[in-house]
Amino acid sequence: MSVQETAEAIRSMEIRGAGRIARAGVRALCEIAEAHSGDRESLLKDLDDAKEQILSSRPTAISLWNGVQAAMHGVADLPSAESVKERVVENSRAFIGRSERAMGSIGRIGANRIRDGDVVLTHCNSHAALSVIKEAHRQGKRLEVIATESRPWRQGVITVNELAAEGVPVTMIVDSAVRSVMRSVDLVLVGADTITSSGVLINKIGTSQIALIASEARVPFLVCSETYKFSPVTLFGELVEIEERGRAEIIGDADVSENVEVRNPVFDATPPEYIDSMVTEIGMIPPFAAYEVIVKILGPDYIFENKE
Ligand code: RI2
Repeated sequence: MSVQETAEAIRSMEIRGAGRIARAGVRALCEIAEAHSGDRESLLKDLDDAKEQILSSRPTAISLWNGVQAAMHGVADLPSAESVKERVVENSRAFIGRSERAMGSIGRIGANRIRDGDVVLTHCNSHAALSVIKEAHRQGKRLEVIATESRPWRQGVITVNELAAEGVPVTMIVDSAVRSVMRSVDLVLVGADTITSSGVLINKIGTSQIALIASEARVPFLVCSETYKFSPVTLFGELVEIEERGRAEIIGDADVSENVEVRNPVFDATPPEYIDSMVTEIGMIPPFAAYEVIVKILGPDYIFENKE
């Protein structure tokens, strides 16, 4: 896939999920470097253009920004086209490898929180959350899943089919049925698009309502997230841009007057008070530890590059 094709596939949600879009963006940069035969300046320019195209494809998930930062880390100071190529390829492979391994670690760590006989509610389609559910199932724990449809894109359909294929008993509900079923739920597991330095979770629209309902019912609410979903730019006061998509995604073929305004915000913000814990590849951490993850795990390279 060319960079344009990758950016378009992310924009149109053919490639979706915060982790997957990050890996796809990084892969596109890696391929530019591998295929390049020009001099250092033209390679740097091509990489820079590609970076801009990838970053402009979807605005909310910080995983994309962190992935691009990781792929380009230390590249600007290198003396030759060959050294730039080598570094981008090495960085990209390291990021993609870490990201894939993180999924396994999150699965194993999160599965420890699932008890035999638990009913787990999940929202949208998060590969990190599904990794936990699938791992618990593989360990032989009996569990049932309730999955929301997740309007308007209905990513819940992907979730229920994926779980059914693994043999996990799964029930699909419309998003507005969450409060009605919460009394039979033992644990909520969701993914993350971005986690701010103050521990606010940005995830699929409807997540914050589910967190409120879980809190009211005293049901633990866990966020499954690789550390590259934590946002260094929020340390410097940047607000997370919530993507708004077109009205057609909501209306479909319904006969809605042109005089009606239709809003389609894709993500919402859940405050840390409603989050019991975050399942990351470095362990279960409280949402209030987000600052430390950004400073100590992502490290100064991400922070200082942005600060300038
Ligand atoms: P993983 C998705 O966004 C959902 O909001 C999901 O919770 C989040 O990405 C994380 O997904 P979208 O791309 O990285 O469907 O865990 O808008 O797969």
